[in-house]
Amino acid sequence: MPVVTSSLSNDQQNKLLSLLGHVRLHLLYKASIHGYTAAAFHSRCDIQGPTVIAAYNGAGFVFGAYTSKDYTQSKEEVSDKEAFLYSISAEGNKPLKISGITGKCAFTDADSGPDYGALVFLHEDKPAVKSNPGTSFNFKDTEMHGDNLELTDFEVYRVEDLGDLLAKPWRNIQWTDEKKQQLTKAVLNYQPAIKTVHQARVLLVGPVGAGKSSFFNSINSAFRGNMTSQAIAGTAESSVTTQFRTYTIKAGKGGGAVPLILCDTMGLEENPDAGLDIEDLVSIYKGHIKDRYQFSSSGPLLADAPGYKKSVTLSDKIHCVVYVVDTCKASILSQKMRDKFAAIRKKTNQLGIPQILLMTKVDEACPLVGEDLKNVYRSTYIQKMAHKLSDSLGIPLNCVLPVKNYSQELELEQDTDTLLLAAVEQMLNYADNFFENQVVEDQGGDDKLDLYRSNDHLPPALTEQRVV
Ligand SMILES: Nc1nc2c(ncn2[C@@H]2O[C@H](COP(=O)(O)OP(=O)(O)OP(=O)(O)O)[C@@H](O)[C@H]2O)c(=O)[nH]1
Ligand SMILES: [Mg+2]
Repeated sequence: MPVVTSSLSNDQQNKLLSLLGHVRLHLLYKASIHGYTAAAFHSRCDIQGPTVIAAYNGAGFVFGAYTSKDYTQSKEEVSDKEAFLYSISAEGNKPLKISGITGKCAFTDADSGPDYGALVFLHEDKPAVKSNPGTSFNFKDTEMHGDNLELTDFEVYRVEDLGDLLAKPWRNIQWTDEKKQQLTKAVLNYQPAIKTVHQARVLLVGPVGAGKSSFFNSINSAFRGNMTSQAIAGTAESSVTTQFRTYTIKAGKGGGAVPLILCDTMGLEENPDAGLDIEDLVSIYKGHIKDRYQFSSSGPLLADAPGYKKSVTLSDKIHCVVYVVDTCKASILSQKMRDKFAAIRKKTNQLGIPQILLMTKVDEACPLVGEDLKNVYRSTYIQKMAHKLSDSLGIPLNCVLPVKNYSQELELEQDTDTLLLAAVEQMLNYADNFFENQVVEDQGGDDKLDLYRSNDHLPPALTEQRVV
């Protein structure tokens, strides 16, 4: 299936948005790709909440209908005071917006193409519109579509309300240079709770294109002091990253290693046989997979294969798992992907590895955050997506961290660094939780005392014992 992209020009999109308010458009259906049939339209657009149609004709018009109601094929007439028809002409004038005739229904919720009375789209399952001004909506044919009823394309977008800014942020973070320096220092001075381990090993797992490799590049850049792109990042249908990579990070050019190893994996895919394999993931958790292992589509790495690292220590294991999810796709995470996450979470819980959910691309998801990253905890949209992801993936809200990765910038930004470093600090705290659990489980008696760097991590009874 070809990549489905919007045919709206920037100017047309801005004009459409000016009619809709503070919203984001998500393309659900494009007839030139999915078919000019009512069935194709309903399979993608039913029960999607508020939607807007964009019909294109050879006269250069983009026109359509907005409704705040669902399409459900109920065969009922649907009233919707918020519904309107609109037209954006090629001449570049102000867009035309037509509200419904008082007392008339907005559309008939039939199993045909969308039927707004005055405009019936996909008429008779063809790239065509039937125009009947005066039925529910009134307009001049010449102004609506230039009397050209043949469609060159037909799209439907879900209209996602971005809400406003909260008066009070739902999480507090100081956006000062002092805070950034404090976080940098905290990360650089971090020492794993266990003496034999020198770096926390954090694994990035998530769907294709979520921003896993970009997160490593961003953290690497923040510590190096300039933009880096060591891990290949980009957009493709299947994962750009095909190897397991373990990255160490240097504090400045020629500087010492940061006590953190970020591990990058191939992306997850919906299909059970595609993308990162759960058995490979478990081998990674346990430290059996070496850096640069090339993931194979023919199956997981077996224990007797040459690349399998048999002898492992606590340093080789994964100490914290970070699920990386694109915030723009949070509302359309499919059931198959949620099931995949549930299976992964089950395995991760069994191994007692702490987990964090990283919401990337907050700058793309909410324009208010795109304008100013300091709005990240004030955007109602980001807050809504954080709750949604927390609920659908079963991760407590306090483990959900929104971030913006570097993607197009050439220079580092203080706010971007601060948010990224705050996420890393949290990852290190969680890795320590793993160490505490491991020792208590793995070791017995006095052996525990020698494993800790300090007695901060010991249960009270043992602390007393050591002091004596
Ligand atoms: N605007 C914006 N773009 C981002 C962000 N994070 C990643 N991107 C872009 O998203 C695309 C995919 O990012 P990658 O880091 O390659 O994603 P990945 O999860 O490693 O993908 P695979 O290796 O294919 O599984 C790239 O074009 C990045 O530039 C972000 O926070 N904001
Ligand atoms: Mg990648």
